[in-house]
Amino acid sequence: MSTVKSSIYKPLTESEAIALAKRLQLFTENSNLTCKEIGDGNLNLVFKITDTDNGNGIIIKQALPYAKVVGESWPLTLDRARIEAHALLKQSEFVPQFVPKVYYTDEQLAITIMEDLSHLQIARAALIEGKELPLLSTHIGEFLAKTLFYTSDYAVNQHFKKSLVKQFINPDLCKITEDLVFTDPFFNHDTNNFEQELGQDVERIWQDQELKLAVAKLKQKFLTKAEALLHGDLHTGSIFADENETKVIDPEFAYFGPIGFDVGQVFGNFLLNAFSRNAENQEVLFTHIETTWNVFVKEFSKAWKNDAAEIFAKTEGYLEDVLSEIFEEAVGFAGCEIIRRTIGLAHVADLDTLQPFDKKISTKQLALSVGSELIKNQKAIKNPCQFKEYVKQTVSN
Ligand code: SR1
Ligand code: MG
Repeated sequence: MSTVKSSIYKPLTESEAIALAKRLQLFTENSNLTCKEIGDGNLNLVFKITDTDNGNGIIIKQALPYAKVVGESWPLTLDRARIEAHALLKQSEFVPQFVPKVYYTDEQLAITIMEDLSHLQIARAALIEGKELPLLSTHIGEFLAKTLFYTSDYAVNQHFKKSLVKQFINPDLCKITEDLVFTDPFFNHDTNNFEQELGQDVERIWQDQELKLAVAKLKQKFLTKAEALLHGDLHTGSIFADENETKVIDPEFAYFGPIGFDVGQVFGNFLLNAFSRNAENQEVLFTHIETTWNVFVKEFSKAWKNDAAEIFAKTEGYLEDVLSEIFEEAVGFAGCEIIRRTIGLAHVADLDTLQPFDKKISTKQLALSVGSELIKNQKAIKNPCQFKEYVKQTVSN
């Protein structure tokens, strides 16, 4: 991985962040501002600046030249700030209601300044608290359908599409996904991180040739299928929400890849939360999966019928084939996401905070079984109803 350090790049301090906001006239010279670095993700600095007189705020997000989760030994390109800002702007062309407003970007400083969304809560945290977020999946289904359809060859002129592909070439961040999602968890690799009590379950995964063959094919799709501009890291930690509103943040992993990858990450993260609940409280997550897919199909089909540029779009059966391939891939990608979040480098709080310890281990064992079954049975699982049946069947075995 390459590290590009610009000559003027330097990580901001909290007081420098305030000075920058004033210099850019995002507040008046006399505003009383506070600033706090609140970044709790794996990669970046996030400064929240608030005007103490009226509560108005902004977010300054700055990429670090390394992965914060590991440290300076893992250099990481600053170009991801450019990718993120451009992805937010592109998505806002289709779904401005579901992304934060961007106020300013600086590629040299690797900075994006955007709307403060702290009136909302990170969806993962809200779901862990048991909140239902009734509109979350309706909004995410529409976000997926519109951002993915309108950046694909189904919708845009092939010449323009290739200029977009070029703009969003994102090799370093893709390499993270290629390694952490599609490779390391399936081999004895030192980035893996799991409790020793899972040793036998993990060994079973490493020995499962049918599983590894299916993962190899999914990885190949991620590497080569430049279908649409993906968010690229659409887990529930990349979504702010409440009962009425949903905002998708953090598209620094954006690149042109298979549509099913974004859909599958959403499915996978809803399932990870479902595993953490008692059976009677899981239904809402299966409903979120079903609604995400149904709204995706409705909005994608509407966009296809109204706005497709592809001459074959009206050919009987083509849209249905595209949708069933997206679903099949999403099932497999969901399985990969579940396995990597259970035994790979970057975990999720849904599983890691489970108590007591025995419950955490048995839930993770279940997650590994479900993840493996989804990957191996992608072709047999044709809709959200069968998806739910497979999960329930695996859980009860
Ligand atoms: C080193 S980055 C680890 C993970 O955090 C991000 O959110 C992505 O999911 C990535 O795989
Ligand atoms: Mg992120």
